[in-house]
Amino acid sequence: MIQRTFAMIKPDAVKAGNIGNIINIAQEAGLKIVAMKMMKYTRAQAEGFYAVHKGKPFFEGLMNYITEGPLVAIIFEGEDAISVWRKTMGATDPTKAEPGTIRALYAESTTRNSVHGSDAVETAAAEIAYIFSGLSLVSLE
Ligand code: 3AN
Repeated sequence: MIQRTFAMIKPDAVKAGNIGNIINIAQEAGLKIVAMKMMKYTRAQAEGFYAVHKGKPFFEGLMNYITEGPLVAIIFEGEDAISVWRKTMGATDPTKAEPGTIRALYAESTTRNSVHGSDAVETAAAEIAYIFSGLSLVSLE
């Protein structure tokens, strides 16, 4: 099934100069870019995005990290885009990520793990709507 997923190239990866490398890996996995923008979260915006993690022990660290600098927000489209992008990213904990995955290559730690990807159809739709207006999506037809 052709799906869309929401992705972020997070502040550590932007700072390290890995935007191009990560987009290249995504494109080699067959993912097409439908929308893309550079942005920087305010604390309130980041809390909204990661609302499901509020109260968890790593939440404050996650907030500090995700607001520390610019990131790239992307909508990818492709066959099974949600699972394809998650496989391309690798496990949340980079020490458990498969060799060759983005997190195995670039992530610094479980918090500073370079990329985000939606985990289900519903979260993809919600995350896309949270970050992008319908007007910024390009039709690939
Ligand atoms: P993923 O990004 O692999 O979908 P989630 O959604 O469970 O992982 O977590 C969102 C973000 O919260 C992670 N990308 C990571 O930055 C941070 N995070 C999740 N679990 C932990 C943890 N156990 N320790 C530290 N940071 C975490």
